[in-house]
Amino acid sequence: MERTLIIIKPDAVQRGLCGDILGRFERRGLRIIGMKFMQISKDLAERHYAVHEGKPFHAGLIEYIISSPVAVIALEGTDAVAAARVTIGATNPSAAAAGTIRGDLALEVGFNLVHGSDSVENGREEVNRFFAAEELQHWTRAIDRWIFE
Ligand code: DAT
Ligand code: MG
Repeated sequence: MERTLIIIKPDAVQRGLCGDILGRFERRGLRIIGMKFMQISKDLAERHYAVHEGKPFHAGLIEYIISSPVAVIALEGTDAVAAARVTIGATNPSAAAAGTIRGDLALEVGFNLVHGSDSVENGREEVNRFFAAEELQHWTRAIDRWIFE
């Protein structure tokens, strides 16, 4: 079963969109295995966005992600990484399809509301970066047999 890390970013928290965003992943069928409300440290932000080091938007991206508390959620499910990315929509919200989180609720790339892991390997790594083993629940839902084939 794949894992993906979702971050409900500072702008989404400030705008009161946590419930709407989390609800979309829940309704999609993904299973929550970890969830917390936290302030990301500069060090953790640098590690999370290390792949973007050297890019012109890197400094602003770090400042943004540490600027306010975030909700961090670990999800599990069939093709969880790709499914979550489709639910999130394109990186630049002005180009994101209607029906996606970014396409419905955002306009600017610097305020695009949500992070989702971009590969199966990164999903596993990012969940482990943000959650200690004891913070993750190994459980099944009664409804799982109607969602997972
Ligand atoms: P995504 O968040 O869709 O995975 P990404 O990993 O390429 O996108 O980039 C991480 C974040 O960095 C993205 O959510 C917003 C910001 N970003 C990406 N490209 C940008 C750009 N060209 N200008 C400004 N910010 C950008
Ligand atoms: Mg990314």
